[in-house]
Amino acid sequence: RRASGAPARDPRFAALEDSDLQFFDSVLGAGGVVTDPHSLQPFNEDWLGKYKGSTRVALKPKTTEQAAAILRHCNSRRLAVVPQGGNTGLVGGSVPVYDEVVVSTVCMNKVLSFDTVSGTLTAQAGCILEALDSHVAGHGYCMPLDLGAKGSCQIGGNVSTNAGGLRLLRYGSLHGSVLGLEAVLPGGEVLDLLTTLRKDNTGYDLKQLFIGAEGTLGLVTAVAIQCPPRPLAVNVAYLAVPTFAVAQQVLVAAKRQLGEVLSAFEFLDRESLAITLRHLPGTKDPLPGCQAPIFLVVETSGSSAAHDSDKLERFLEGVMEEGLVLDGVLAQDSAQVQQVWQLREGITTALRHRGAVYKYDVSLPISQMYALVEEMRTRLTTALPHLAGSSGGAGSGGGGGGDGSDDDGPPIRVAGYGHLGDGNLHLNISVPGYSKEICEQIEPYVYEWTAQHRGSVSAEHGLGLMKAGCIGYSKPPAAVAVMRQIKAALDPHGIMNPYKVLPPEL
Ligand code: FAD
Ligand code: 2HG
Ligand code: ZN
Repeated sequence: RRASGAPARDPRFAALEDSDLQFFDSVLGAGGVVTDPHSLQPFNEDWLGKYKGSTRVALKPKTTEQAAAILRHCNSRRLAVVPQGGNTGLVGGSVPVYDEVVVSTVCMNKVLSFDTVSGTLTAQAGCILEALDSHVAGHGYCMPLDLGAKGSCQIGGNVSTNAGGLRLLRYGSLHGSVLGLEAVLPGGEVLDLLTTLRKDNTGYDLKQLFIGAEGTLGLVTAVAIQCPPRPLAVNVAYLAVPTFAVAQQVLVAAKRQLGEVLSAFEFLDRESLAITLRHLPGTKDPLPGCQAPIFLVVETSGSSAAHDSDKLERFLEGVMEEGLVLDGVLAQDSAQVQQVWQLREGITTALRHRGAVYKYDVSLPISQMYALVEEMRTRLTTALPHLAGSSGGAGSGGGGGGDGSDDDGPPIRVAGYGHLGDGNLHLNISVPGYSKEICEQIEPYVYEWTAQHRGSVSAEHGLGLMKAGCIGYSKPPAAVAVMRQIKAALDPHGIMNPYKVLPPEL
């Protein structure tokens, strides 16, 4: 086994030969076949810089037919393949483990159609999420998902990871908003499920298999997605609360009082805030000097500015009067709305700037969500006092707080943030470097803790390579066995994204 935890290279897979490159050239033309080591580097390395492969070729088809020809060839030659979209995935799923052929959708970036009456968008898999949002904005619609990686992630990658993001609370998961898709199976067959119907109960809903399959069943080449009307009025409040228990009371009040206009309910703790203010240039503390342990981002989106502001103001008055909120600020214009979102969305980038980071993306009952962060802090401080020391995190009352000061805290810092309204915690442990000593304190503890609370070890990022061995914490053996049968039926030679998602069979 490699240090990353991946199994040894599967000897069933062939190694690339010159004749393969000649075939790829004949299908794609020289511009579609990347072999120069320098140009291959970004295809071999993930966004975190944690996972590195050694592919000798990246292929950039423009059409479904080209993609089908490539996969048919790889399947017959037993060449393993990694589908790659924007390469913003956080679980090591989008890069090769060894010498797998990268099939990148970067050139499949055409909008195929948009129905201005129904709001249905059909686009090739390589369209960038933000570009699609701008496209539909021109017609008064928006994309039903939004995430910090929107400037680089692609709709095919979003669908393949079943990305959640900041507005899942409002628009639901991609299992609901994806109406159809087209996928190329490993043997080169094109599965055309690209309908735009809202209702279609004809047999098994096969498109659902590809939503969240992380490239293990086929290559998604196009997606049809339902876009909601673009909200005419957006308001954002940034609130400081004394405890995570109180944050839950504020969530209940928000759901009751803001009802249909509530569009996001996010949280970040003081460690997340402090790290972001310090490591992401351009971010500003919306409540300078406030030493609260937990901060909330509450967003409303609706069709009437006056109606929404009125509701939000009454909600804020209520939570202030009840003493739930220590301090708060209502963004006054779209620039301030952007500023608050830049802070929340920037946490991931700020942590990467600080250095290495162990990331856990778990679903938990909301009441248990923050206990995991607190227990992890205590555990690391006890086991590694020289590294974790006393940190300025939630509840500890000082040092490294959200003031953007020069104090960068101890080498190990534990940050908790995420989609509170969806019960999705992002537990990030910022460390001086990846090490066995640190990792052993975190894993499998974090997975066992999650399983004990009947949570999921992957809420929205997927399993990829990082958690391929962890599916058993959240799914029973019978479910894993059915998944293996599906995988074998669609990809009998196992060429699609090997070593990822499902644990190797022993
Ligand atoms: P990639 O990273 O290229 O690939 C991801 C996986 O999908 C891989 O397994 C790959 O093989 C497979 N894949 C990609 N394209 C295809 C295709 N066409 N057909 C078949 N398989 C394919 N995720 C969230 O869920 N919510 C968030 O809020 C969120 N925020 C993020 C913020 C930042 C700053 C970053 C860096 C990441 C964030 N992510 C988030 C994770 C990531 O952006 C999402 O998982 C995203 O959906 C990945 O899209 P991508 O195009 O970059 O896919
Ligand atoms: C977010 O919600 C993303 O910001 C990224 O899902 C989370 O980096 C992470 O752990
Ligand atoms: Zn997230």
